[in-house]
Amino acid sequence: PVEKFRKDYKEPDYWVRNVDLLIQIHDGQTTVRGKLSAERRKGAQESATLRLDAEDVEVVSVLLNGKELSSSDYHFPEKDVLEIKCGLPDKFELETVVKIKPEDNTQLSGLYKSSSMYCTQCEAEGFRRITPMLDRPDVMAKYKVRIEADQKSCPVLLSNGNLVSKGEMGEGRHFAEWEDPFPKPSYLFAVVAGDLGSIKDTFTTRSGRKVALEIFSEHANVDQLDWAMQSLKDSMKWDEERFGLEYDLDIYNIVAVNDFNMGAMENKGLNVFNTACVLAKPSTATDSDYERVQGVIAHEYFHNWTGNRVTCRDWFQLTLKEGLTVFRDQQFSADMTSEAVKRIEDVRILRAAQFPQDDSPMAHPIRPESYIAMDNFYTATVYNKGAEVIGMYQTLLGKEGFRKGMDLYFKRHDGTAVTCDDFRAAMADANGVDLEQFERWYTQAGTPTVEAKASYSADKQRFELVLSQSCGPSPGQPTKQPYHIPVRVGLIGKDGKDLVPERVLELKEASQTFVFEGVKEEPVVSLLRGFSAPVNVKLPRSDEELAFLMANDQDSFNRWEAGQELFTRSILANVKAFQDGKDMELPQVIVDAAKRTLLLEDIDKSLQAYALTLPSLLTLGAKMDVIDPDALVAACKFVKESMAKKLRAEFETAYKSNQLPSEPFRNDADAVGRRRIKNVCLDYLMALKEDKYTKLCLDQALQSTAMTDLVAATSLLAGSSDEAARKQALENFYEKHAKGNDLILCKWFTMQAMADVTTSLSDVGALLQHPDFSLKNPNKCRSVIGAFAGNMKHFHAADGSGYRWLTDRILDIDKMNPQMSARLVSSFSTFRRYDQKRQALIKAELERLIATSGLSRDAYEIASKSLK
Ligand code: B3K
Ligand code: ZN
Repeated sequence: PVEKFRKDYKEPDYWVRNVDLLIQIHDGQTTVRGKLSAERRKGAQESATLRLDAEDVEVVSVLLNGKELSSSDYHFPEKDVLEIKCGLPDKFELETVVKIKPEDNTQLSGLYKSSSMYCTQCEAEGFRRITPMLDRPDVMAKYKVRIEADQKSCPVLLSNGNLVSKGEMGEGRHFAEWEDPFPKPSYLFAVVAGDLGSIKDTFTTRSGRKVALEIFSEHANVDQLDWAMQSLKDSMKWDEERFGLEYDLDIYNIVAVNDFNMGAMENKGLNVFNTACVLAKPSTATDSDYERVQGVIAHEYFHNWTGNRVTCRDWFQLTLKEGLTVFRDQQFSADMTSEAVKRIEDVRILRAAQFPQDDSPMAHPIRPESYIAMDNFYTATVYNKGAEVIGMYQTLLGKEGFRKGMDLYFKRHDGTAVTCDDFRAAMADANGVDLEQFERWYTQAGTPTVEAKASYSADKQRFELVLSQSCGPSPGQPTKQPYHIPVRVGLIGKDGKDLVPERVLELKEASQTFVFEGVKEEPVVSLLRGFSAPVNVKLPRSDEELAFLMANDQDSFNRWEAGQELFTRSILANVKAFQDGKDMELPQVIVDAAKRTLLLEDIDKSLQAYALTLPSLLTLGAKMDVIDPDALVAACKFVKESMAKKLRAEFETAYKSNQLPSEPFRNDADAVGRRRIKNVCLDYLMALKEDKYTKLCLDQALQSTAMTDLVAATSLLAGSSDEAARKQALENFYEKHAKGNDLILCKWFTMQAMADVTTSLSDVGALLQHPDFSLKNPNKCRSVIGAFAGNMKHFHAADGSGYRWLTDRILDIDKMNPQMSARLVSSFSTFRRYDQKRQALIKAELERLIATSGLSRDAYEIASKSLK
């Protein structure tokens, strides 16, 4: 497989200005006629040949300016390239006729069939699977599309932009013609054809234009689209208010499809969504489902400006649109719910998914330097760390300064394809600041560590903070230059109030001293408030100081953070005790701090819940020199159980007092918070393994009407050693809720694949044989196979059985869907973080993958890079 490098970027020899498509869908075979109006780039060699990307298409004919070329005028010099060999004028029309088979397209890239509908996914390089094209984001063209299909099976025919004409053609066939007035890269092209239901609404932009909104799904799911519509309207309004950005077409369509590799896709005027990110109604969706739908709807909508109007010059710049758009959807969700809660959730994801990646052989800068399969770089690093990097601009420049930078970015670059450097320049120029050094966030991989040393002089009322930074080696980067790190700091007095105004310190050197004057007493320092940079912090503190911060810091993020640090310490100490065969113990300060939190009356219930939730196993693992799955799981269980023993009454009271009446269903912040804290309490109580609580949990599993409560209770029972209760809960969930609903079936699969019971591995094996399972559906694959790869104890079984099982599944899936199989391979990427024995076992599996003939380049890239 060939590797592409960022440094090799060159403009294409030809630009395509217009694309005119005729897509004739027939059962079993689709014909695509693609007409490209192209011109030679000024400065390109006259002899330059036209090399079009073309993958898995059967070329029937090629025409130049209307004249059919003889087959000696074009050829396939390498795989997936169609080269026109004859001389070309400065401007010309090139037409190709190709045949494709959407029904056989199991990769879900290009045009494919999902259940009864046809749909497309073109990002990153799927358009070339529909018609030959210069399939790269810097080639922006205007698109016209005519779709023809069977009227009965495909009454709905959609594409980007505006519907300009439709009609019947006889013999049961009909057509629709769509035209998109905005030039766009091919990856934003989309087509949908099928028998769909929909809901409609309108949105009036602030300049008074009325936009027709429509969300489509299979007929049976039309009752689950209202929340998505509300979220869309909220997003449209928010982007006008916060960034002055208005929608630009008269139509905005969204389509829900069952089989989709990712969450959703921001195609111009025609978003295509994984059903999991759009469908929601009270009886089927959990609170997190509602939040996800709201966030993803917003994300795809926000792409219309950050991604579509201003797009990426090349795929190395992916974070230009993804980091920025994730940041925008995070800010939106924070405004819609709670800033503090949202920040905690985002940092939890970053630490569980991105920090481990940044510390693995797959570590890459948010702007990668090379790739074999671009689809492998839609990563937590590019997305979530990318969003943190955008957030740092806002922290450094302030909200207003950030807005100025955004305004200048659009003013300069609207309608063009640009780079991350262009974005950084807009931020710098709009604010008259130097962001030269800030580029290192784009060039260096790895999570930096900031170490702090504090000293106080009572005489001088002066507080000094020495901050130093370091960052360990990453692949190809043995040493790192210092980053430009915004560190938000508060100094807290004994009464819990800030002694001086909060400051954002700009750490730019390897080590720097910051002085605070007029500090009347020795403060407790609150460092990196709001998690102002994606770094690890080192600062020696006592447990008591952490407990003080947990109770007093005015920054709600750092109150949570202090509690997490306390938990982490205790769990890691118990890991050590477990390994040494000593007794584990839980320090009283933690119990006291948890008790205080539990008894707080007027606290946001979600914050209360998160304050009592232990750090995830992956986050904890990242803090260990060598990850010991058994000891880690045992230590967490011990901490939970000991806490529950000491605070049993408080947990019971909080569980009861946060019950909600089943009618009417509410999903406002208070209701969500109550369910959240209630289920955290249930989790602790279940750690006691007492019949009384199993009964309580079973009652909730059998009787709740809110999906959040059903899933919480049933998941706990799925990991219970009480076989009868476990069986009853799982059967009930299947029969009463999951049967016949794919998304709920996925929840049912996941809770079993994640469970810690002795039969875990044989259970997941059996799930693959379940009549409701399908290896072809990405959601189902993720819910069983992906979930099991996250089962710390059983995936990492010491005999390697979990690893072997995953490799076998990867090989099965790789033949159908390389994007999916490559994702699963990345579960092996952190293997060097485990003990020697497990390392050897995983290494053998990675080698087995690489040695498999016919392995996709996607899977090959992750497997081979993981071994480096
Ligand atoms: N841009 C798409 C992701 C496309 C995935 C390509 N394999 C979704 C998003 O980030 O909005
Ligand atoms: Zn995106």
